Amino acid sequence: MTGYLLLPQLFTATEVGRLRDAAEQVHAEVVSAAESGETDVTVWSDGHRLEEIRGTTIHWEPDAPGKAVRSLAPVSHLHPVLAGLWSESRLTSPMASLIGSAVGPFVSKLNFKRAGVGSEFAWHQDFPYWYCCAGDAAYDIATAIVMLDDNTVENGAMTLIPGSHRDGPAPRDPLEPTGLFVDPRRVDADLAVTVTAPAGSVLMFPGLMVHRSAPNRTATDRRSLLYCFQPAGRPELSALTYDAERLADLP
Ligand SMILES: O=C(O)CCC(=O)C(=O)O
Repeated sequence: MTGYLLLPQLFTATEVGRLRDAAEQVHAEVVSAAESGETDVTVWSDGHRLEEIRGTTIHWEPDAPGKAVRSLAPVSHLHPVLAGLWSESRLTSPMASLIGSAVGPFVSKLNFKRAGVGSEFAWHQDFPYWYCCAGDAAYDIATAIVMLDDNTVENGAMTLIPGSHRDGPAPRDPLEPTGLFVDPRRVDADLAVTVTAPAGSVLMFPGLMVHRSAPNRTATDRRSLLYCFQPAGRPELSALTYDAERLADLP
């Protein structure tokens, strides 16, 4: 079992247009609020800068000339079109099969990977971060990525290691300061698959899937909405606290 599911062009061009408009509206509103208001700033041990405003965290591109947003999370509360995806049966039905129960929200995210400046996501599993917040409940969380633009090798389409979720938490990189990334020396890159697909496609995979994505060095944006689902009735990420000490439980 590869553990991932690609649903090509699940959303129509009209629906993708609506989602892109919502994403860009939210982006503009959040950036303007951050420029004119008080934000809560955090700088991670790897130098990445985060600012909280309007119930979302802006993660800035670490190396872009000028300011560029890498991601916003959570994001679905900022626009009704984005909120509506939580009850979209084309997402919830396959997710319920993947997770094995009725599903509810855990967290939503909007990744921008802007033209020319969108940076790499290094090899990681989503699991360690979620485990620090949710403990063992993190084993039951999975992500649906809604592609708002065509995903190509050149613009940094998702690369994953099929079947890697079956090996559980992967050995983490001892040289990386956050402790959240997989040790790249322990990844068999020969097994990697890069998932290219047109806009409107959806890629689903569990939190234990080892994955990365390359920088976007093309002249066009590669935007994605990430909806992380869990068994219905559990607390969302925003209600939980990050406890880095839990990392000591993991390899
Ligand atoms: O959007 C991407 O390319 C990578 C997303 C990802 O791995 C993440 O947000 O954890």
